[in-house]
Amino acid sequence: MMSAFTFHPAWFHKAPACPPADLKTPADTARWEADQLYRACGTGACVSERAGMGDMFVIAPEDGGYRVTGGPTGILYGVHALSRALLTGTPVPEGEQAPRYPLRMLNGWDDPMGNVERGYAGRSLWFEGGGFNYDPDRIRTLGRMLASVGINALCVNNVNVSDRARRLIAEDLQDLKAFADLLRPFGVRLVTAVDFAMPAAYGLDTADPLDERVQAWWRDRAALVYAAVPDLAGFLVKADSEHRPGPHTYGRTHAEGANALARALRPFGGYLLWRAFVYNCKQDWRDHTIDRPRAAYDLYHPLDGQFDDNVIVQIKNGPYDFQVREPVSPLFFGMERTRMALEVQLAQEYTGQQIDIYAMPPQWREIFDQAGPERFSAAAAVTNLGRDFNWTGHPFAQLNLFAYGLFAWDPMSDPEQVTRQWIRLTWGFSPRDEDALAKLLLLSRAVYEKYTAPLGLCWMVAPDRHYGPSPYGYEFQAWGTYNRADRNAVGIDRTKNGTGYVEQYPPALRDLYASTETCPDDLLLFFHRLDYTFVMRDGRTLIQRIYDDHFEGEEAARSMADTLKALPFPEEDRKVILERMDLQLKNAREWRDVTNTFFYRFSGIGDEKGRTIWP
Ligand code: GCW
Repeated sequence: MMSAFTFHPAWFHKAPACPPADLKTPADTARWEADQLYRACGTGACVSERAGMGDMFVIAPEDGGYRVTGGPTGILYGVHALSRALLTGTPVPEGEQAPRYPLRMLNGWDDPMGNVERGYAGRSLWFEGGGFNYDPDRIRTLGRMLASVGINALCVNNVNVSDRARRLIAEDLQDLKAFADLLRPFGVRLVTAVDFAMPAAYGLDTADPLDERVQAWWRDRAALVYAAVPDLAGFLVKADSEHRPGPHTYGRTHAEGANALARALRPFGGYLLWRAFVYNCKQDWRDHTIDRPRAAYDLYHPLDGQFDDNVIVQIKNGPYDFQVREPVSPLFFGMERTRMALEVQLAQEYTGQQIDIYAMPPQWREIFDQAGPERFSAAAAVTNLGRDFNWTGHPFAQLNLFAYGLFAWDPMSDPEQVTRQWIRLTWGFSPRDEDALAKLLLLSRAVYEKYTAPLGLCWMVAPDRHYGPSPYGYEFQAWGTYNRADRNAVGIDRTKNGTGYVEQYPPALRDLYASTETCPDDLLLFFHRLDYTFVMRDGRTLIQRIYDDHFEGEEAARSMADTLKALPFPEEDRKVILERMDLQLKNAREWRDVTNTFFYRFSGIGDEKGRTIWP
């Protein structure tokens, strides 16, 4: 098989072919991609546009090649689906193909100054020095990457909207327009994160959503923005969260706040994406009556049915914050009359920071299996992109971006198949090497989980930076992030005898989690406070399980390093991969020893197997 990274759109990081500047529409791009495909493997693809099909497409054999029929963007996705199949030797999709979600979005946490919040791949690809500042060829190539996996919306700025970023829909609107024009031929529409209090900084003395002057302000602003960017997908808002302003400042509900903005966007067909990441970040750790995971459901469930239909409430996958292991958010089951987006995080904030290997597809499949994909109207992912030569810092982090697009198109995708496709498109290894790498990637999350925080405990991580162990680092902070370990027990009782969090789930999940008999092991300490001597279903004590996981996790990381050394990566990749693997080994060892010692010091119980736990 031919080495794919010499020409395939994205899933190589050497010299991706940059699409020419004269492509105007997704249909132009589809024809150009068909030409690329022909050059690459000699298979012809003709495209026919059909009105009304939107993102949908059909691929049919024709004259020794293929015909791709679809809507204006559908033909572009169709040509990419065809090339993915041909280049990886997987079956060409048959029948009409349609994405599960109309909005398949990336959220950049990029600031106009050029930094990326929780960015691990260098500085922003499109901002620097206070505003847009980019290499147009690189952005076109980015457009090509995104289109190749069906991603069709990009929020350009951080949900923590800086004063400077407010200018994107004011003084800097023409720059936003130019950026939108650049990505339009790839079917990528822009979103901007807006500051809820912006009217109060631009002419008014309030941002009260029920004040008519404020409503008129948003209407006028939307009209200006849509005159420049007619296909803007919408606004994204983080309100009343982590010190951001919001409707609560004015005594209004989140439905009142969201609807005021949504009504301004409605005439232009825009969505208002409203984040549900709202909790008390000024908690007193002494106060056991507040339980952070409850927060989103407690706030939003009573508002179900009050949101306008162009509001999409965007909910993080778990009730905390992108930890390695959390149950799915109970809010997914508590908003039957509200449109929802699932938000995941490709940026590996708590999951290894693009140093430690962490492939996400197995985790997403778990989330979709538990929540049911039909609940959502859209998918959103915090990007892992930056100016690094390989886009994502670690070459393996590209898998998460690639796979996210495919899961947003089809949430029931098979993690293994997606992972293998990516490996083939990127390196085109022999079947034996592909097996080894696929196995390593598919297990990488389990390995990371073992050497970090045990059994769903979360937050035993270095404060602020969020890399490396600190078992009590978040224990006396205001963020609602406690494990309450003492000499007998660890964890928080979230059953009805405790904080009652588990009662937010529908009966089947509630009953599953509420009993230590049925609660999955990997979530035991999320839902229960247990003695170290608690006997688990497999007969081990809790403390022994903690020790075993940490020793096994570190050992597995070492064996990953051996596997990687034996694989034939091109030199440039090999260097980055092995350097980062070394850092991962140090991290794994540190987590193992710090965590084991922490629990040993509290419990006074040694390891049954006599391995070293530092006193
Ligand atoms: O976990 C927190 C991150 C913040 C982030 C916030 C959010 C953008 O540490 O950096 O801010 O989540 O999702 O809003």
